[in-house]
Amino acid sequence: MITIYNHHHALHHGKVEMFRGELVPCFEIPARADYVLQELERRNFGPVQAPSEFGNEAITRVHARRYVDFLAGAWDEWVALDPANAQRDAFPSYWPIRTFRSDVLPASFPARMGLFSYDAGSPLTSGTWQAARAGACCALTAVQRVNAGARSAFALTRPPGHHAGADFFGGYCFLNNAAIAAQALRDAGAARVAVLDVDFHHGNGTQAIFYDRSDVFFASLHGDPHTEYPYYLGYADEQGEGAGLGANLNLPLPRGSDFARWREALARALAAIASFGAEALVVSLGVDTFAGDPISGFRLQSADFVQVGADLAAAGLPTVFVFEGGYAVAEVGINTVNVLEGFAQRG
Ligand code: OKP
Ligand code: ZN
Repeated sequence: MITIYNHHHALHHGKVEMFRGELVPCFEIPARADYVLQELERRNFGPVQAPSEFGNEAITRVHARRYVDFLAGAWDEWVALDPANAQRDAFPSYWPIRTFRSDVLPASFPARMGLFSYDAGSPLTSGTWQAARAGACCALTAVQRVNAGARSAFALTRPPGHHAGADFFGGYCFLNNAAIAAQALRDAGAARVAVLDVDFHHGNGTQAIFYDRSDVFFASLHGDPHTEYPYYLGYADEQGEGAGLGANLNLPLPRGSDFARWREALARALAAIASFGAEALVVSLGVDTFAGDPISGFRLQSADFVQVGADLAAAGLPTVFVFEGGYAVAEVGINTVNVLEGFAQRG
């Protein structure tokens, strides 16, 4: 399998995130991608290629232009508030929740930062825009490889993407790489595309982007939002709206779920994708379902990820893998490459 990787991911390097009133070291760190790359190379898994360059057009197919403009200039605006800000990560402090307007665009940078975000756990740093943009280019290049006839391709990117909506960041995510990939597959001619999100956390951004559409099916297996981040989306009764009714499937599972239980849900998601009639598949590949993950609550073992890959391959669809979460840094490479190897082995 071809991997598309670029070292610019490391330009996004948050120092701290807000957690229960404290600033704690970031979980989403450059070493995550480095470990995956190392493991790909150690197993001689396949070619690792640099992404092609794309303009912002493919990004604004799923993200609002004013949000993209905000992200591109955010770091400079943050530093302009106070030169000392160059030494600290940018965080929002104000959010326009219910009864506020979200159609306004305040001149104040902190006000706009809150308008375009939904949590205080996602630091924005000097290189966030460049890293996120390069990550989207990885996803788009992976789509190109699949369109050129490859059975699958892996976009090894960070920061992750599935929590980012059309016009907001959060959950360590800024640009929704999986959604950008799905839209690019549509634009290249696939009539129906499915996004399957196997990260521990619900892909609220991806769901929201495609919620009213009948051409992109979204299925997610994740920790029950009653107790797990992102809390306010990911419930089983969310089935899509308007033309998209029936094209959204959430399979929340209780904290502590093991692989047997998780795999049953995977089978349900894959059956739904098959009856939808998808012509291509995008997998939001988070491996924070691993038992040793420091911020998640499922109990998959490293060997289980090989079976995950084989189950995904059985769907028989051209597949773009997009890297998402996984914070047990020492095992993130093994677990990720296990999925890819399980997929590749099942011919
Ligand atoms: C991103 B992805 C931990 C708090 C958790 C956000 C989790 C985002 C996960 N200190 N906050 O889905 O892996
Ligand atoms: Zn996650």
